[in-house]
Amino acid sequence: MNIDRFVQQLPDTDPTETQEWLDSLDQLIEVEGKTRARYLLSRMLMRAREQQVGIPATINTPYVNTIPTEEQAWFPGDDVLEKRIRRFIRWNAAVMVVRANHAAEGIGGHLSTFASSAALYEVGFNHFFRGKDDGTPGDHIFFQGHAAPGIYARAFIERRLSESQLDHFRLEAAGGGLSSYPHPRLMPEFWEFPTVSMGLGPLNSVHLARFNRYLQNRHIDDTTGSRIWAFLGDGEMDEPEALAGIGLAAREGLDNLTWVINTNLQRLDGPVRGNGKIIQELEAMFRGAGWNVIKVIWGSAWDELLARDLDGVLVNQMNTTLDGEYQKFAVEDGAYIREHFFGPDLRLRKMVEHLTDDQLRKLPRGGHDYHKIYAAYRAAVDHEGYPTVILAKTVKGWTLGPDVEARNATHQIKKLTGRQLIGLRDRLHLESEIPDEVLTEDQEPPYFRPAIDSPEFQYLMERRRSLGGSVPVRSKTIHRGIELPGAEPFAEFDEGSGTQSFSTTMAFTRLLRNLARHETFGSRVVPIIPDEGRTFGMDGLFKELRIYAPFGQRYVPVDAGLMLSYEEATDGQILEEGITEAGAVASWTAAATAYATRGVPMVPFYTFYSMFGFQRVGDFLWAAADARARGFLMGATAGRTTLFGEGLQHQDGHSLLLASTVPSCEAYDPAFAYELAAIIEHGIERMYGTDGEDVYYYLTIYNENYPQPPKPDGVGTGIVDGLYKWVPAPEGFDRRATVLFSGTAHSAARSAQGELAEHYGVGVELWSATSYKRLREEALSTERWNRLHPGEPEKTPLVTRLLSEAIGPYVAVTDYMKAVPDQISRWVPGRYVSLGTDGFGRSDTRQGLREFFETDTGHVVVAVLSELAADGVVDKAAVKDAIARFGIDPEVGDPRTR
Ligand SMILES: Cc1ncc(C[n+]2csc(CCOP(=O)(O)OP(=O)(O)O)c2C)c(N)n1
Ligand SMILES: [Mg+2]
Repeated sequence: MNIDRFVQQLPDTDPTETQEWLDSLDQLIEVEGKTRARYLLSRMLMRAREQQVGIPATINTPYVNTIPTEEQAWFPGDDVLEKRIRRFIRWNAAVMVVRANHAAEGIGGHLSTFASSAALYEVGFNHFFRGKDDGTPGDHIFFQGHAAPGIYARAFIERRLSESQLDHFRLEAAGGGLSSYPHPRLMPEFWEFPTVSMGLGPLNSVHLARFNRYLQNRHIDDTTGSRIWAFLGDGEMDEPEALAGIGLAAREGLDNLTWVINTNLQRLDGPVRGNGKIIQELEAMFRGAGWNVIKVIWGSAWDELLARDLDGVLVNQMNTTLDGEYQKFAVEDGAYIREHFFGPDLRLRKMVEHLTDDQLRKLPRGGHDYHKIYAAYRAAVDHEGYPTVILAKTVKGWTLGPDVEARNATHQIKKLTGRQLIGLRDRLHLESEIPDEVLTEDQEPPYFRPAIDSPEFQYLMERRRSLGGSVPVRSKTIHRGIELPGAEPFAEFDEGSGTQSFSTTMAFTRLLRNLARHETFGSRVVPIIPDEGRTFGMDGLFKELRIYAPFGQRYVPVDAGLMLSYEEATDGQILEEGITEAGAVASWTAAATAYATRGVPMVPFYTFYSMFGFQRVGDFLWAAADARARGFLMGATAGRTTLFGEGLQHQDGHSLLLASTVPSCEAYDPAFAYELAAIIEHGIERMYGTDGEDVYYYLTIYNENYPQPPKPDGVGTGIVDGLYKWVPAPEGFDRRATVLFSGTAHSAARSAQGELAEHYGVGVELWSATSYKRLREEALSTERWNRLHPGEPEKTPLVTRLLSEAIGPYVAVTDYMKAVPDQISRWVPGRYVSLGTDGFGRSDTRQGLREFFETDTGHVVVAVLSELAADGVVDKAAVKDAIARFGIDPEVGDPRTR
């Protein structure tokens, strides 16, 4: 807040009175000091707030715990037992990483992230996290990726994982191992949310919390019993995506969301803010955004000191000490702390006279204090109206000993020497569980698991039972099944549009409307758009399906009188995300995984500028694949020449290539409305039918209008398999070739067919290649089978079989890069060349761009003739003739110059 500007704009109706107040403040500071002045002003602000004077919010509070000791909720657990359980888990987490690095040198793993956050998790496990055993979906918990060893260690103690599994941490290839980080793709019955790519978890958690509200407000699922917890790193907060959703979370009042940021002041290389204070910085940002902020900075042992801090010197010292200094205090001994933290001020020094150096060193941080953490979680869970962030200060590597704790290298340390292990054992007071004789250099350090009848095991299991069973568990139990839409919504597209021209995007919008209108299936459709609905001609849906707005529409929209008005409603169906592709994908992921997180299959269609999809938010889409997302991504305004005026940053010639890198993504480039409909119909069946598969679909849709042809007879499964004959060659030609087209490139292929017949006596048949990715994957699989089954009858890849029915040479034409059709090169039974849009886009007409990128009719004709000439079927003169006929200048247009 810039208070000066704020005050300047207010009228001063009584300057004398103003001066008197200012003078008394000056006097107060002079006589009683700044601390007292700060106190009195804070009290005044508090009163002003109570009286609703409308003072701008202060965004920072002193560097102390937000919850005062006297308001701390009572801790209901058994301190002694919980501490022992925590120690067992700490031990096993460390040992599994150490053993993994013995088993395979350099296999990695992390010790210090969990070591700093063990108490944060354990309070959650023992008192808050809700499981699914009671038939509910429970809480949704995002675990910090690098804390995975601790979560495995607990699961081991709960007897959900075996010793052998722990010993296969990071050794997954042969099966039965544990994944390095939370990966539902690799451990589909354990992990629910992939988090390890920093910044994705935070945003995904916000949009999941919002999506749960959406399900609630649309009466699809009762989500009130599920809290979203996200455990995050302080270094992680520097990722732009990490904080990108905090405004939305506050605006939409997501009090079902709790973030716990482990502020250990360190990231991988060193301090997060050596010269500043990350907790204060985050407090200001979250408070400014409207969150409930709870700082858990100091452990209980500080309470007594703070109570005696009548003149505020201690708080002042806390306020002014930098994070870099706090980190140093964490590695130094008590004498150093006495000298440098308490030392400079005599009053402070006196305050700790009664404490030994050892006691000073052990004054703990709040994030290791069970009672403080419990109180913070309790307050977060009870807080209504806004999300809560808990900023829990810890020491990175806590309990791992002086060589590891708070060291700059701590994040990367994955081994402990025998001496260090003994140190850890002693620190955890596990002498009787892990005696000296098992900690020798010639054997692996053992795990420790309390017996079934031990009080620790009984206590821990009782806690989990009372909270609904173990977590994390990923479940595929369907609570509210989905009814498939049948053939009806798709049928009209098979007939074609006669002479009427429309684009595949318009066809899609129509199909989306059909699906959303469906009596039973309709409510499960989630249309998602990032402020681009008008571009795609989807604004017609605003009124019909309405835009989701948790608090409804509190104003009369400017276009209220029009047929297509902008309508917002609490139970609106459309998620209009605004200009955030990352946020939109996060919503899509929440919807696309609802079948697992909620047991409620939802069918999201996220429609976006194809250029701002995989390229912009590829890592989110990768994580969605990890999360086993099922849904549709619609890359609109597709192609490098079809979207013509927009130029370099808009024209997409490569999203299909990027999509081809995601193993579970089915990438399609349909040319016609009936293809689009067939692919979506099949996709719904495949993802949402019985035994639905964990794949998602990416379809490009274009904005070029043309008459949509009817579906040819006998196409069979070709559309979804990736390739089918669209029309045969005109009859009566001996010289033959085949052209493969995708998307809008069909028009060049079709006119080239006419030209080649008319002028060059060549009969070309046309095939529609809807998915090169799919063809390639099938061929790779067949190729592998042949390689590994010598002596058995060879199998032929589908693409080879299909194209053997056609007559080569083969030319592929696409509005995407040549590398897209090149994916099948190896398996084409004859000469094969591809025409595509390599290079940067630019602005021009469609025709101008297709000439420029050499994907127009003329270039298809030349390519076919050139291949035929190479086969000796036509004369080279024919190629020359075509080059001249179409006015092609061979000296310009080399893709390397684009
Ligand atoms: C997008 C991304 N960039 C970089 C990394 C590598 N990385 C893993 S952990 C880490 C440091 C994490 O620090 P912090 O968030 O403070 O977590 P802490 O371990 O301190 O709790 C980094 C840089 C990553 N996992 N993801
Ligand atoms: Mg950190």
